[in-house]
Amino acid sequence: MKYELPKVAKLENGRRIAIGDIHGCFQTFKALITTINPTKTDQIFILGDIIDKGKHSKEVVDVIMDFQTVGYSFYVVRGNHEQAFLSAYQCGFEFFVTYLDENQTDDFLEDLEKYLTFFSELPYCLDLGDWLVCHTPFLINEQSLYRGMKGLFPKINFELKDLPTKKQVTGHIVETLEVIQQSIAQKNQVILLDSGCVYKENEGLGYLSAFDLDNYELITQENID
Ligand SMILES: [Mn+2]
Repeated sequence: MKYELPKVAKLENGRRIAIGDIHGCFQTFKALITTINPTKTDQIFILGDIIDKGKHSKEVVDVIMDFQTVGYSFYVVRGNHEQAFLSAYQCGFEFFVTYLDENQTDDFLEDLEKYLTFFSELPYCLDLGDWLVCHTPFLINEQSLYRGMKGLFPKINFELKDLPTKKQVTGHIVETLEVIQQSIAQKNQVILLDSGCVYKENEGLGYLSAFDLDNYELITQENID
């Protein structure tokens, strides 16, 4: 069965802002949201991999759910880490508990059904008309149209006939701020937005990035977790 990309229309007078891989960096995410200062007509597109690696995955999910509950348009697309969480659950409860323990995410067990529902309902990709919002690119060179997303989600049969005309904003592939700024300045068709927030030990990384899809503004927050 073909996977039809959910379509999201722009809200009148609202901004459309994408945010790269958060990976449990809760304080950093909160600080970035404070800077963005979203209103209810803004749309925030979170590019997946919100959990694991950092220490506060559950808090990140909780604050996103809180914003959604009170009527903010916060969208999250599925990353490989959310997919892995769901896949680990399918492997049996004992395996799952060990998996969570290894990822320091066993606090999800306290209200597991809620989080399983949240992760299992995450879309693979959103179609904003002009932009595709996904965790990793649908590559558009060579014969590799589907390679990135198809590699992460091989079971999903994406319906993408308009793809070559659309811009893409994605995470997953870590780049320095310098490279990201350059790709934005050049208005590349694919904007990679994962500036390696959780890798603050690495030179040039350790930033959480947000990108305004309409005015091409980049907003960055240094890792404070
Ligand atoms: Mn990823």
